[in-house]
Amino acid sequence: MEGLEAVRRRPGMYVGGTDLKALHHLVYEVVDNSIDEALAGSCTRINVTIHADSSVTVEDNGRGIPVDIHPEKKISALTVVMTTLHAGGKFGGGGYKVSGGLHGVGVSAVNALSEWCEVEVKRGGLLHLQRFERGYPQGEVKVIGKAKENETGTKTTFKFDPTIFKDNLDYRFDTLTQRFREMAFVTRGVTIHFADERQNREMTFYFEGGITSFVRYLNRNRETLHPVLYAEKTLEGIGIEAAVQYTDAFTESVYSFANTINTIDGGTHMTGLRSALTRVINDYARKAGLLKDADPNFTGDDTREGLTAIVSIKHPDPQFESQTKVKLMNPEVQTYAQQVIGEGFTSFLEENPSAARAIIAKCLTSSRARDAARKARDLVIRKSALESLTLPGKLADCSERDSNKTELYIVEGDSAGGSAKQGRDRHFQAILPLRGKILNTERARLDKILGNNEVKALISALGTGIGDSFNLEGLRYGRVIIMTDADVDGSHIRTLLLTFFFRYMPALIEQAHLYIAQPPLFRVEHKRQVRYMYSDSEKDAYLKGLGADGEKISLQRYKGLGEMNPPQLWETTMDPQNRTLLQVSIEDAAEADRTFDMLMGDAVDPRRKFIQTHAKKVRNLDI
Ligand code: 0RA
Repeated sequence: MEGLEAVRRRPGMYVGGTDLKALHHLVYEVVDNSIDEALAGSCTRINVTIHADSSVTVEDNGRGIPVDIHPEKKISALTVVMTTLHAGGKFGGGGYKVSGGLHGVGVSAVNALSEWCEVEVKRGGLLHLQRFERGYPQGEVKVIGKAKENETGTKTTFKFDPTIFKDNLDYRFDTLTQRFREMAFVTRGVTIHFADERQNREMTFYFEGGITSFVRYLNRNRETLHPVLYAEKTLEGIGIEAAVQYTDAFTESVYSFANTINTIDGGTHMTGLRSALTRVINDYARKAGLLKDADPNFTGDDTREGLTAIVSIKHPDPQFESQTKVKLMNPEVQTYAQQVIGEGFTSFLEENPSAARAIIAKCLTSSRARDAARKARDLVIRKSALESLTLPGKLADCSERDSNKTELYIVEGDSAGGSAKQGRDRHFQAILPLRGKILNTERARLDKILGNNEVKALISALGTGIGDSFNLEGLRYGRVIIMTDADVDGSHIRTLLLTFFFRYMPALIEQAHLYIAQPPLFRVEHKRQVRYMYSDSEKDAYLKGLGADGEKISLQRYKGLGEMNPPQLWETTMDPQNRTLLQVSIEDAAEADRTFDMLMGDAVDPRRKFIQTHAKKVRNLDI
C-alpha cells in the first residue's frame, strides 16, 4: 500500500497534477487498459459511462483481469493490479502493454485517487467483485455470481476523490468525446460507446477503416486529390501504419500517435512520415520528368501543403521526451516509419499515375507560391524597415507617443473610417481604415496577403515588423482594436485579421494587445431618451419592458458602422468610459484560423452552411 499513499500525497508526481486535465487522465488510464485488450485482439467493445454523481464505469469484453492467487504475494492478481504501481501488464498473456497509460503507473494510481472503486471481472464462468476505498481493498475478491459460458470482461467503476480533485472539477463531454474518437480511429475495429448520464448524451465510435477513416473524417469538408493511401507493416516488433491524402487546401493536417496517444509535438514517427513523402515525391517527379534537371527538389514545405495524414505506431517500449508524452523519441522509429511509408507511397504513385500528377502539380504550385511569397515578404520586411518612419498615408495617427496609452482602431471601409476619425479622441486613438474586400478578392493563400497594400499599411502602422524581424517592442499602440461591421463581410474581415495575427504575430495576442470592438446593433429613442442595444435579445427585452405606454418609440437598426454619426460612434464604441472591448485569446484566434480555412477552401457547402448559420448571430461570430 506504500505506493498508493505516495500517489495520494503527491498526485502531481504520478498523474501530472490535480487539475481538470489530470482528472480526465484518470478516465483515459482506465480506458487505455481496455484498449490494450483490443490491441491484443481480445476485446471488441468498450462502454464508458459517466453517472449522475460523476462516478465513471468502464466496461470491456476483454479477457478479464486475472483473479488467481499471485504466487509470491499470495493475494489475488486483481488485488495486485489494483494496488501496485507499475503492475499493469505483468500477468499472463505474454502480451506487452502498448496503449497509453497515465505515466506508466497503471490503474492503481486511479484507484488510489478514488473515493471508491469497484472492479467486476467475468472470467472462468464466474463473476468476481472487489471494492476499494482510497486504494485500500475492502475485503477479498468475492464471487458474486456466474458468467455465461465463454463470457469474459472487466468492469471498473470509480469515483474520483474530491478531497484531491478540488474546486468542483467535473468531466467535460466534449473533451472525452474527442479522446475516444481518436482512440477508436487508431484502434481499428473496436467500438467505444460513451454515455453521459449527467446530461443524457451518448456517442458511439467505431471505424471500420481505422486511420483511413480518420483521414476521410478530417477531409470531410475539403476537396481531395485522390483516394486515401494506407501503408502498414510491423518491423522488429514495431507496428507502423500511416494514411495519407492530399487536398487542394493550403494548410496541412498531420497527426501522429504512439500507442494510441496523440503525440502533439510529433517526434521520430512524424519525421519518418515527412521525409518519406518528400523523398518519394521528388524521386517520382524526377523519373516522370515533371521536375527538370535545372529545377531544385521540392522542400518539406512544398510537400506538406494540402497534406492530411495520420501516422500511428505501436511500440513495446516507447520513449517520450517528457512525462507528458507529447513527443516520441525512439530513434529506430524514424527509419522504420520512413521505410514502411516510403514503400507504400512509392507503389501507390506507380499504381495511380493520375493521383501522382495531381500531387506533384500541387507541390509545384505550392513551391512557386512560396517563392513569390518569400519575395513579397522580403519586400515587406525591407520596406517596413525603411518605412518605419514613413507611416501609411491612410493612418490617422494620434499625438501621444507612449504606447501604454495609445490605441489603434482597424476599421473596415473608408466611410466608417471617416466617422471614426472624426469621433475619436485624437490624443490617444489612431485610426487605420482598411478597404473592405481584402478577403473575398484574394481568395488565396495567406502568404499572398502579405503583399496586399492594406496589410502592408497595417504592418507599418503597428511598427513591429514581421517574420524573423518581428519585435513586439516596436509596437506603437498598446491596444490594437478590430472594428468591423456586424454583417457577413465584417465577420470575414475579422476572421482574416484574426488569422493574420494568429499566424504572423501571435505574441501580439499572447501579450493581450488585441481586442475586438463591440458596436451597438440598435438605437432606441423613447421619451427623448436614447439608448443603445448590443443584441437582439437586449432590444427585445427593453421594448417588452416599455410595454404599450402610448409613447412613440423610434428604433434604428445599424447595419454598418458608417450609419453612426461620429459622436454616436464615440459614445457607444470608442469611449473608454462606456464601451465594451473583447480581448482576443489565442484560442479565439486559433478558432478563427480554422474558420478561415473553411471560408477559403474550395468546398462550397460548408462555407454556405457557415454563412447561413452565422448570418443571424453574426455579432458573436468566431469570438
Ligand atoms: C493482465 C493479463 C490479462 C488481461 C488483463 C491483465 C486485462 C486487464 C484489463 C484492464 C481492463 N480491462 C482489462 N482486460 C484484461 C490476460 C489474461 C489472460 O491471458 O487471459
